Amino acid sequence: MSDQQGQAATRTYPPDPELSKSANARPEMKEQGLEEFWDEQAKQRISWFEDYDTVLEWNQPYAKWFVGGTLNACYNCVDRHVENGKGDKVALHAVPDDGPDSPDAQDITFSDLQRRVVAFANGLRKLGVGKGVPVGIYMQMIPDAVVAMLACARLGAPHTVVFGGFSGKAVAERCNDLECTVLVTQDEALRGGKSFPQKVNADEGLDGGPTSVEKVVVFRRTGGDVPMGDRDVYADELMSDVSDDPSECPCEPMDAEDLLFLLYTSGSTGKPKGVVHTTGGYLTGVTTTHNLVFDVKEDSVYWCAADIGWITGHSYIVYGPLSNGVTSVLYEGVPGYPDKDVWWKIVEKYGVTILYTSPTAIRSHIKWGPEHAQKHDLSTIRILGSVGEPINPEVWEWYHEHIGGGKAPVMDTWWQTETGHILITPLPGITTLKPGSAQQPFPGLEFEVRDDEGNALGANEPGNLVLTRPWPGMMRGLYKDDQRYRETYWSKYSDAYFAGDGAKFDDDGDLQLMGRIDDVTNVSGHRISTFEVESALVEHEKVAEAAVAARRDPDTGQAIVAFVSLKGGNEGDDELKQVLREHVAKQIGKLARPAELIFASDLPKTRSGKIMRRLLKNIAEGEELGDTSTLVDPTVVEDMKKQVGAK
Ligand code: 6R9
Repeated sequence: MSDQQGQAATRTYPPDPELSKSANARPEMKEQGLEEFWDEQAKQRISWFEDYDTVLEWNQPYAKWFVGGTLNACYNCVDRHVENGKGDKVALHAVPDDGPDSPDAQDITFSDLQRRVVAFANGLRKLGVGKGVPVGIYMQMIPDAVVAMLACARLGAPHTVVFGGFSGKAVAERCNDLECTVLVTQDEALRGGKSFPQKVNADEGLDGGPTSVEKVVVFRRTGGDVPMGDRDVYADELMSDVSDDPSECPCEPMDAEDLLFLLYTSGSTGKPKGVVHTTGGYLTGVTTTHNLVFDVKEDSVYWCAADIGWITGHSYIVYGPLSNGVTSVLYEGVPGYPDKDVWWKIVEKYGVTILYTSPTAIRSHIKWGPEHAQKHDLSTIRILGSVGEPINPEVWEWYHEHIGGGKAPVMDTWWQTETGHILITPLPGITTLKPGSAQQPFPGLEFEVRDDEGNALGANEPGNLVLTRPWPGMMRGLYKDDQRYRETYWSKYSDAYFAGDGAKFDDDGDLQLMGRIDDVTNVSGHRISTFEVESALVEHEKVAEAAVAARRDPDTGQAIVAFVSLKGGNEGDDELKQVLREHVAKQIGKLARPAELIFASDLPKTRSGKIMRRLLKNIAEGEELGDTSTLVDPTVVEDMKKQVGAK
């Protein structure tokens, strides 16, 4: 928790009266009861094959929503729009890595999407994929990744998407855990002009030990020459003899509580947690929040600049916007390539009306200066969104002014992989905005800030954020680990969901989020557990012990600092630093590569043998150390401090 976080600005922004008149969200929604609100939303927004008979069965810590109902997520995202005469509407403006002027840019209509999904679903069926057969997806931001997810949903096959920048080892671990027999990937990926060996990485992971994966389906992105073995098949070859007629591959009716997907996320200890999401509640939650928070209209052009490998991509690139039948931008690239104004070129070219991104991305744009945005007409933008980490008030103000033309309201949305959809957010046309604060619970919800003993805290008293009611998109547990689910989220307080975030109310009852309170770091809005990085480091033959802390970083929010002691009391040098940083990148992914690595003769330990993490954090931040008298050897920290100072 940093001092900068949790500081809201004093200036506030009342809603524009024009927007209030036409906004999808209505103030009365806040007055509705939990079940009444969600019942109304589920009936209005979702096409059910069979109606549900019970809105909610709450048996803490497990919820069942829309019990007895059947539906299909792909039908809601694709087929129903085609049936409703919107087949020619663009679903995805797919912008490749080299930007919107690239000859590879594609405008994919809902009908095109339907044909592509049906063809791929039929291809997957040839490999034995069907209802309940899990599929791994290891791809980057290309339309085929969306196609693959929807094809799985169409068949009732749960997917697990592994972030495309993760290592092959991470892919294999996740696929094996869920017992996927099929993995879908792409030959190579393009990001910021560089190619990334997706298929080769996947192979490395799968060949690293026994695996459940029997077939690897490879979409061609670059057409590069990649090794293909007995296990492998190109997606186009798999689909060469299949039908793309939707009647030849109907959407499988799924029970509201059937598994839609699993997404692995970092926990504070142990292996990644397989967060379970089911169909009816999740789809209702993402469709409703997407519609109300971003005030989606029939002619909206929406762009969420996240990655499909994270929950934000699942909920607000794929399922929410497509279920709402909105036109979206799908961008393969990174901010700043091929030019620093590429984002704003995209906004101008497609007339983007809603932009949803992270504080980290906004901070990059701030660093490059507002002149890149000023070169383009951004006047179409009506609503802005932020997600992934606390947004500093200055960053909020810059976003509002330079991207939103001083008009577009910024929705600071708080939620988690586990929550499935947005839970804390202002609402356009209703909330008076306060930069630096996510402010209010979404209709139907309630939260509290509590101290460690369980007492509810009042204004300006920082504590733990808890949620006291269930919501439709909440996780249905951790895959095959009921005990860990209960311990992580439901044991700190007997009657509430413990989110793992610090928070406080201000004098107006608005909520400010203050960052994680566990050992999960947040680098560029991505959760990385210190434990995972430590485990990767100690796997290296030269490392005796490792501990990881986070420090504030002006660009990435937080940055990882690793403290390492070497075997045999050896001293490290710059070369080994690089080797170890790369080792972590290879084991987990580049995001987890420590920004700084510090060698130490020993790690600072208490006499009971516990690493003093508070101290490491102080050292990483360059702060005063306070009391070090409980350490076995206080000199080790002096040594570390010098190295931080020397950077
Ligand atoms: C959606 C997503 C969840 C963690 C969460 C919190 C942080 C997300 C935030 C925010 C402050 C916001 N977080 N949104 N903190 N303000 N608007 O990011 O999911 O990857 O699971 O991360 O991200 O710490 O607990 P996930």
